[in-house]
Amino acid sequence: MAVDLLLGLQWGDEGKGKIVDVLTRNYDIIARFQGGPNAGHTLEFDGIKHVLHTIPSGIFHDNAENLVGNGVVIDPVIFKKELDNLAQFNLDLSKKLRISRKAHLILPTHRLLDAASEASKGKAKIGSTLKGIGPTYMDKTGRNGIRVGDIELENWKEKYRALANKHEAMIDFYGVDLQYNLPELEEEFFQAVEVLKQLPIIDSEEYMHQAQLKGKTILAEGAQGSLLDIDFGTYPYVTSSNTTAAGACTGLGIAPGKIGEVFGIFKAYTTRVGSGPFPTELFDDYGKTMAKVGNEFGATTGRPRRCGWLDLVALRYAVQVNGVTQLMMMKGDVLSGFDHLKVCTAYRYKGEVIQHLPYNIEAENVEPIYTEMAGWEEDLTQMSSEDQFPDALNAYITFLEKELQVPISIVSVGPDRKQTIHR
Ligand code: 2SA
Ligand code: MG
Repeated sequence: MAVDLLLGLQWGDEGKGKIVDVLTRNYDIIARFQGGPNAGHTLEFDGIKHVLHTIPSGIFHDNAENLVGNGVVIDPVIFKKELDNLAQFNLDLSKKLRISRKAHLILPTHRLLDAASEASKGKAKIGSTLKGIGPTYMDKTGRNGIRVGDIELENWKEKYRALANKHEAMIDFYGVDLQYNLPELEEEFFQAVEVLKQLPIIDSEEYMHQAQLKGKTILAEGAQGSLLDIDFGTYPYVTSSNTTAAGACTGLGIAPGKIGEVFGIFKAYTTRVGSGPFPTELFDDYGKTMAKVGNEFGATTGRPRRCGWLDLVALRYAVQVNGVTQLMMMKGDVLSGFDHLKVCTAYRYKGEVIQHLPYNIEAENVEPIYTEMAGWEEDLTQMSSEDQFPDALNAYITFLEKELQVPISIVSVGPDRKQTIHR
């Protein structure tokens, strides 16, 4: 059985949590393959809003098993809080949740290092969620990390101590004023590690292999978005993992030839949280309306998100890098009432008109070229089928499909599971 992928195609917050939740009924296993508690996947149903950070979005479905794969970085403290929030739903986590032995742990000092690194950068800061993601992946690739499998070993605290001591010296090296009480943070951390130990810790690549042999259906759930990919994103204003399709292979142990559908999620406009270039960013009332109507605040940090028109140059690039087979357009309802819409179809770059994403997309290098389109007045949130769509929305969808050469199979018209229109 092929493994399907679900990926964000912009700078994150495209609405992946909602779509995984809608799609999970078709899958036996939902697996996270990269990122960590920097992610905030929002699910809304039965009038309640749930935000998940590390736990896959299939957790609320009766029959789905959820895997936190080897490519993920886990903060036991945040993980424990997520589990505490789930306690009220009486889910049988021993059956529904599995954790890879090879996933790396975020230590309290990783979070401190993240804060020290950002503070030392001043205005050039990345705009990190400060969850310790960068320093943890640095230790992973530097071959110094601590993995979930280590906590099952007798002497793991010695390894912990050595690494934490090194981190403390590194924090000093940054020379920024950072107040912290490490023994207190460690007490919380070690308690949370004990909770983590009680969950099913597994050799996840073997589990994935067996699941495929048994013909189980598997959906790999991405976090953040393609433009935050460590290789293909707007470096250095990116996260520290591969958020694109290839990341699912390394983050779960799936062979490239076993990838099936690649679902690409995008918002009908663009948002970005954190620093970094954003060619179609709006600073006017249109942008403010998107932020307000779309409730554009970070699900993990609460930070306001920057908003702008849809950027097809960037989106086309993401479709190509990921090999997207189906598109899903989110938050079209937010654009109701705009007197016109704009879509960026090319950039003016060094005096030329280009349609691919160049090395530098800072404002001084790139000027977006827009196609203007008609807006629509109608409220989409109560619509239940495509026949009810206003003509201008249909024209918008058709235009995007033509530009991107991939069908848009789902149009979401609101946060609830029910507000999902299949085409
Ligand atoms: P990090 O935390 O070191 O990986 O941050 C590096 C950059 O990646 C961005 N980033 C994100 N962008 C959008 N959504 C993310 N998740 C949360 C959410 C964010 C939040 O779902 O809303 O609540 O603020 C996410 N995680 C990382 C980040 O802004 C940096 O630009
Ligand atoms: Mg999010």
